[in-house]
Amino acid sequence: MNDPGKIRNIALVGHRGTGKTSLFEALLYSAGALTRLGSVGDGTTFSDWDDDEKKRQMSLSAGLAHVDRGGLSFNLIDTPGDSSFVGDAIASLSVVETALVVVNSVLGVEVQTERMWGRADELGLGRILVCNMLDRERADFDKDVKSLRETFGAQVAAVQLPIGKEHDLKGVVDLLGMKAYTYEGGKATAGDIPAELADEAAAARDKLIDAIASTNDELAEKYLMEEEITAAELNGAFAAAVASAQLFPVACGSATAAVGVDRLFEVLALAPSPTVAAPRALVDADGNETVVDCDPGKPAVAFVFKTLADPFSGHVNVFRVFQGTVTSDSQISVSRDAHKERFGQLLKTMGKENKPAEALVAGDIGAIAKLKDVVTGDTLHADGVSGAFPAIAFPATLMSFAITAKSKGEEDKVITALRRLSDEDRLLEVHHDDQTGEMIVGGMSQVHVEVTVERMRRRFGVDVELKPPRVPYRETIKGTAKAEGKHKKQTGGRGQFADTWMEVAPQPRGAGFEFENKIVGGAIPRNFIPAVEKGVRAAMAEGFLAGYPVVDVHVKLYDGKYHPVDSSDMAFQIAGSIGFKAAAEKAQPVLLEPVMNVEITIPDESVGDIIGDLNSRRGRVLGTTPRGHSNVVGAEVPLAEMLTYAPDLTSMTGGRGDYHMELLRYDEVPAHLTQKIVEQAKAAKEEAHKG
Ligand SMILES: Nc1nc2c(ncn2[C@@H]2O[C@H](COP(=O)(O)OP(=O)(O)O)[C@@H](O)[C@H]2O)c(=O)[nH]1
Ligand SMILES: [Mg+2]
Repeated sequence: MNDPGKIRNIALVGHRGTGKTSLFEALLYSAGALTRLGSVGDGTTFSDWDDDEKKRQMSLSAGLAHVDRGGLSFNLIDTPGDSSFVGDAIASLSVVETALVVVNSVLGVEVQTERMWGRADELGLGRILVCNMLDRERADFDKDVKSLRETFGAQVAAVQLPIGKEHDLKGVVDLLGMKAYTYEGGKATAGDIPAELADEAAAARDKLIDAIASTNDELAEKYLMEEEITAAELNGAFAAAVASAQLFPVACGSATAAVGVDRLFEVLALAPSPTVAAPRALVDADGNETVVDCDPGKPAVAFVFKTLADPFSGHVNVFRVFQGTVTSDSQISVSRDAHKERFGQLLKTMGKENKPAEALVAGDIGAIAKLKDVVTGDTLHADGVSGAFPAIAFPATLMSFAITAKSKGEEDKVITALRRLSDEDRLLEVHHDDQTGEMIVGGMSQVHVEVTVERMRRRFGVDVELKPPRVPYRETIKGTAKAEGKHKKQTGGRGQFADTWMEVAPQPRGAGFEFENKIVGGAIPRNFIPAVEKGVRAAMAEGFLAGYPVVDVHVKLYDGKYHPVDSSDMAFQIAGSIGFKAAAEKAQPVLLEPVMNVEITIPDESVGDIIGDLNSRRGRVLGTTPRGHSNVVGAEVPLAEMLTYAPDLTSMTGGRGDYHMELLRYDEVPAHLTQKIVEQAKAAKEEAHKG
């Protein structure tokens, strides 16, 4: 495809289990790209081809496909909905013009769907909604549209209506063309709108045109004057309203019953092309912005949004071209550090396969293997371009686990595998704990880290042991105190001398660290002040209660002494560290713990058990609201009590529960628990020093 105006980049997003992968499958099948319709239950879908995905019947990473249909070139991306694996979904949104928001018609809008909507909104993306699973019992399209309007605003309007309900779902009415489509074995037959639906369809069409007209004066006037509006005019105005995010049309159907899928394609054909998308800008080191231009003739600019770690062939980077044309065998700069890379064969990704491509124009999506040092989030560009796209904001990891090699001597292999996998999965954070000497893997949940361990085994052939999860506690102070930090050593030759006096005081939660220099009269010469601050920061990183980083402290350096010969940066750093620890210990130190906002979706009969259980986890239940034939319990619970919630929820609900959590704030740990955490930290440190 070399006409950007004919490209449609679409990411399927939404809560886990809304049917994105099934719909992706059905779309590809309907476009003739697949010869058989796979299913999630059988592990035969095109998108969830990875063994881990098949085993869990859940998407863990984005699946890409491109299909040509009706003269347009579609790049479709199936994204994971589960909050532990949402990295690829977030990254995918930054390279498409349209989010296809998939909703479970029975449950309505779920929490992760709202999160993705928020991301799409920030990026100014077009949004098309589809109510899937209308073949299921208690699915109710009318109710869905009402609740979608309540959640996402009055620009939400149905563009289709279902024909038949639940098991009798037969087809859909297209409100733009005012035709009925009924399905038999996935094949559509066009016809007139059934008489019993005529009034409903006319009313829904009025609503749709109202919504479009409110964005388009020309159409509004024709509509008011009751002049005839041609199909082309209506489609054009519809497309413009979707592109400017002023209309969020709702389509409907069933992915697995293959109802409405080809009609959904007709709606997607009206989605914005890269040429009419919200502008995107490169930002250079001085903060200057350059808006990229979706013109194949300009210097090339591309953005890497996905990386696959392959133990044999190295990385595969998946990218979107935003300007110019990228060709095989070209040279390109990586804006992170301005190094150059030579492109080999360009590829178009099709599920787990790659097909060669000669060139990719602005607006298109493709892949490239064997680059030396390119990771997700990198901007690639030809000469004559400067700046980079802003970094993608991924959520912070929620819990961490220490990982050790099962067999001695495999430590290096573990590190290599973890580094590679964290290139692929941006929600994975890997670091070395200097205090205990362990490799620490931070992730979103226990399941997230378990999947990582399985990938290490399967792809990299290393077996590891996973220690129990850890909570990212923090330390702070509640009081104000002063202390001296003095470092003096006299061992023949030149000695070491530094003396500091500082006051520590608490800062409001989240305000961070502040260092104030109040030295007057040169008690400590200016050039040593940064060394004192460095020492304080080093002490803060180590913590003083249980080894967790110290936050939200104000440090005022107000006095000290120096020696003209023996003082040095190093001496003042050490003195700064000593002084900070001494002062902090006297200033009512406390531990802080992450408190999570938790939403648990469960059937009626489990509500009592779940609430009782939350109370025993130091949780504060905020309320229960019905959703479909389930209930959503909202609560604030310390993360320490939620580390292994998944299996507990499964056993309490017979596998019918689901939950989602995210960081809300840091709260003080109750005193009786603090004692335990401090002792455990001490024991771990001693253990590490022994081993
Ligand atoms: N009855 C029915 N089941 C569906 C439909 N779409 C998906 N499913 C089932 O719902 C489950 C979750 O689907 P999946 O495509 O994995 O959802 P995803 O997590 O959004 O990708 C699977 O068991 C599907 O077979 C639908 O339209 N109707
Ligand atoms: Mg999926």
